Amino acid sequence: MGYQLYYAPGTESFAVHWMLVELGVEFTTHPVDFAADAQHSADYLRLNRSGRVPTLVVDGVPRHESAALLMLLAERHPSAGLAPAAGAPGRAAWLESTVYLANNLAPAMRDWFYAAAGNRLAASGTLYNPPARPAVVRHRVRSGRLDRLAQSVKIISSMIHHLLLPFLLLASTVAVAAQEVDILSLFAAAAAEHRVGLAAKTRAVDGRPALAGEIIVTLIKGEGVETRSKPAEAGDLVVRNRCPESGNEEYLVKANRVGDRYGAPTGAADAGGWREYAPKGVEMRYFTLATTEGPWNFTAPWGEAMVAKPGDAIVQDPKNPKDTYRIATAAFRCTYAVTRHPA
Ligand SMILES: N[C@@H](CCC(=O)N[C@@H](CS)C(=O)NCC(=O)O)C(=O)O
Repeated sequence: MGYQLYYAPGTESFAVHWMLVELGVEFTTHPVDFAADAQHSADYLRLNRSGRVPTLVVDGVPRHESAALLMLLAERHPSAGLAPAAGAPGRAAWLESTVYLANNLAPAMRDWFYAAAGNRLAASGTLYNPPARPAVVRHRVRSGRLDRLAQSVKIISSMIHHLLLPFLLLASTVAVAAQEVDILSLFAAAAAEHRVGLAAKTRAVDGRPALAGEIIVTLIKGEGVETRSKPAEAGDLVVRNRCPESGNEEYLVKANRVGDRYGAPTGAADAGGWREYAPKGVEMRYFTLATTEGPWNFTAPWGEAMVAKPGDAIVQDPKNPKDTYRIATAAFRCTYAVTRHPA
């Protein structure tokens, strides 16, 4: 069963909404109509006694608190690499900044926003989230002393509330998570620890000639964008894995690599110009990242920015060790066959 998100536009629920989209997981949305005070209806209060959004139904149980929901989602979908694993470097900073944003920045922004909204809504007889506004803010709104300031900050505060806060909350899960590593020294360290084995890509793929200048975005199911290629040149091949579990992702193979890796097509072109290619099964050295390793940013040898996440395979061409890059967990499982396990 997918997640169910109860949300209202332009509120904290946006951060959770965005993360569900980012994760590529199944979910349904249920708008809560603030204009009709639906957040205080008996039905909604059964889901969330505080009468606020977001509420996320997880395995049939309604859960609350946007920061907790972001952390919960990051932990339930570790392959997305949105949180450093328990014990991993960066974990403490991730917890600290997420809780800081939830405890300090979010309430301050809410008060600021509601003070502005309060002026508008008090005039119409609707008090917006009165218990959430501290006495000092209520007093200022009532006495009108904040009126001018509130009006002047109204637009900017609502922009911050609508856009910046969800962005910061989600960004903290992403940005703190990734540190820059040198993929070659990472591989050398794994080899020194006897963690390197051999594997060959065996599963047939689909390929079509790349159009000059086209950019191929590699999208991994449950993870989002893995890489964006440089503009393709004549002779490059767009390759599509046959792996529904990783989203039948597409990537660009440079013309000078096509011959070693795939050779000539083995099937006729379909309506979209795709033809079957059988990988040549070139043996690659590989090791697998442990659950406490990553996510790490690195630059692939062909210049694309990549993220190595816990559970991923890092593969290296023994004949050209500079050719070291990351294969997402599901894609490695689906497309590679291990020919020698690490010693
Ligand atoms: N700490 C909660 C705060 C949620 C919250 O205050 N949500 C506001 C929208 S940003 C709300 O639902 N207000 C309902 C109301 O004011 O009646 C969280 O992060 O989920």
